[in-house]
Amino acid sequence: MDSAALHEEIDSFFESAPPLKDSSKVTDKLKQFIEFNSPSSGEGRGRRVVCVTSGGTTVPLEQRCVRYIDNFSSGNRGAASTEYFIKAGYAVIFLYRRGTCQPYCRSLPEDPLLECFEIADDVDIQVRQPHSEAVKGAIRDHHAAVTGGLLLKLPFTTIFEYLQMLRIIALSMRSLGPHAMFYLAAAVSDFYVPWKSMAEHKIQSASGPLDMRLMQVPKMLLVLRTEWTPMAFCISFKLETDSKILLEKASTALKKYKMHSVVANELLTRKEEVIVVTSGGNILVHRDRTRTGSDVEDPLVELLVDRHSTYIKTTSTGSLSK
Ligand code: 9Z3
Repeated sequence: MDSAALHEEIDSFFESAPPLKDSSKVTDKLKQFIEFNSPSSGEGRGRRVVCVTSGGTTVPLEQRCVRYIDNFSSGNRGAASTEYFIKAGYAVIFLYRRGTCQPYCRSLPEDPLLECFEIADDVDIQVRQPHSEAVKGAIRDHHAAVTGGLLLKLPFTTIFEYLQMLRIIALSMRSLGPHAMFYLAAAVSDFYVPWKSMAEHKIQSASGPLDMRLMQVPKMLLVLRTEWTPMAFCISFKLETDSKILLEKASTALKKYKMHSVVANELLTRKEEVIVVTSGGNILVHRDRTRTGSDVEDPLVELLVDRHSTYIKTTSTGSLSK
């Protein structure tokens, strides 16, 4: 597809998408967060800022949505990576699917409110002993990240919300130059029903089998990379279930969308290992199997932070073309 056709598709996607609720609130929050962490801020923080996307996008089938198509992602990768980026000194914009895994909550049980707390003497609420350390740690670390201006959480549900928010974030991060990074772990729908051709009301089963044509979601990675934030360090993810096609698809994405790296992962082994595909070769990253509770995001984020440092150095000395 040529560039004019891609731009036309992207414009038509945004023009026909239902307008984002609270978009001016989102823009204001981002402005404050980025100013606070920006190298030129009077407060002199000068932190790098990463946008971590997490969880799957939904595709509504009805405008008053009763049914939708979903993309698999628990949000664990994004939540864990956010914690490691903050530990490495980054400020994180966490663009996540409502209801998916949250930073600092990974070690809590599935229903933390009911499982971690109990009523004492019929009056006070207290933490149940086995969960006491995990709850304290989660509250302490989350509070420190949010009040310290290191974590901004922005939720989405649909593909329309996700892409509109990603664009607002990217445009806001532009001023950070090479200090900005994108870590696109969200599982993004490939197909969607355009808002204008979508049924308004619940589709009726009495009308017989459902025959529906889905359009392709325009690929925004190249415009993100080359137009929205041309100096940012960009990492995308490639998920496949068939290992035979994974690396080829990842290296195609690397070239086609001009990514700095593509993290290739297979659904079944994604928690054990990933392969970071770069123009200089592929790097296998796996979790430290000698440690219980270790995760693959720890060495993965360490590697990417390191490469981001090199990128910043080389772009500031002008020896790397964007
Ligand atoms: C990933 O590959 C993520 O690593 C996972 C993480 C979704 C597998 P979990 O959230 O899993 O920890 O359960 N994300 C896929 C990203 C994606 O959809 N990429 C698009 C593509 O492959 C390009 S942006 O076409």
